[in-house]
Amino acid sequence: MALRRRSLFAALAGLPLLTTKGHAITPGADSALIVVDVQNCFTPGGSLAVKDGDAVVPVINALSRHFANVVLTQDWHTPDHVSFASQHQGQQPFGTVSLPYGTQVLWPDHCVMGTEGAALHPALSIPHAQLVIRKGYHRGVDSYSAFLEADRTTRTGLDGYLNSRGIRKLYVAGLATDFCVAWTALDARRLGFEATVIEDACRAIDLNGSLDKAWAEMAAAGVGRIRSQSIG
Ligand code: VGL
Ligand code: ZN
Repeated sequence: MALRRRSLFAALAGLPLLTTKGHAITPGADSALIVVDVQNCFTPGGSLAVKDGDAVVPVINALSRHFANVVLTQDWHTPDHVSFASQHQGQQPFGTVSLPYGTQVLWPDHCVMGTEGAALHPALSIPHAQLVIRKGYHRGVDSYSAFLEADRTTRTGLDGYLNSRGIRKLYVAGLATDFCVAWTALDARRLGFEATVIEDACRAIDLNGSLDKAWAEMAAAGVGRIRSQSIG
C-alpha cells in the first residue's frame, strides 16, 4: 500500500511541476532554434574534434521537434583560410597571430567548403530546418559568429532574415560553446534579439579558460542559460 501510494504520488507530481512552476518554455512563431556548426570536423574523428561533440546530436534532434523555426549554421572555409595554422609560417594550431582585425586563434585545417569534414553530422536529423547559413567563407576573415564576421563589420545576413520573419527569440545550441555558440549568442544580443544558450545541447573546446570567459561574457550581455528539459 505504501509503495502504491508513493508511485501514484510520483506519477502525479512529475508533469504538473513543469507547468505550475513555470519551468516549461514552449517556443512560438517568434522563436527559432539556431543549431551551430554540428559538422563532421567538430565531432570525434574530425580535424578539430570537440570532446563529446557528437553527444549534442540526439539532444538537438529531440529539441528541434519543439521549434517551428530552425536555422542551421556551417563553418565554411576556403582551403587556404587565414584561421588555419598551416597558412602561417612557423605557427602551430591553437597559437595566435595578429591580423588587421585583431588577434586570431589558429586552428587545424577544418570545415573546408564542399568537403566531407564540412558536411553536417550524418545523425543530425532536422528535416524541417528552414535555413542553412554558412560563415567564414572569406579567405582573410574568420567568422565564429553566425551574424558578424571577425572584422566585426561584415554581416552574414542572418539578422535580416530573422527580422523579416518576425523572429525575436533565439535558442542557441551546437559547437563549440566557447567559440561559435558564444559569439553567435553575444551578437544576437547586440543586434537586439533575445538569446538563450541550451547548455546540455552544446560542447566546448575550452582553450586557456575560454569556456569560463564565454559564460561570463554571455551572462553580462543578458544571454540566458537553460537546460533542454526546460523546453517542451
Ligand atoms: C569553431 C573554431 C574554429 C566553432 C569554428 O564552430 O566553434 N571554432 N572555427
Ligand atoms: Zn572555423
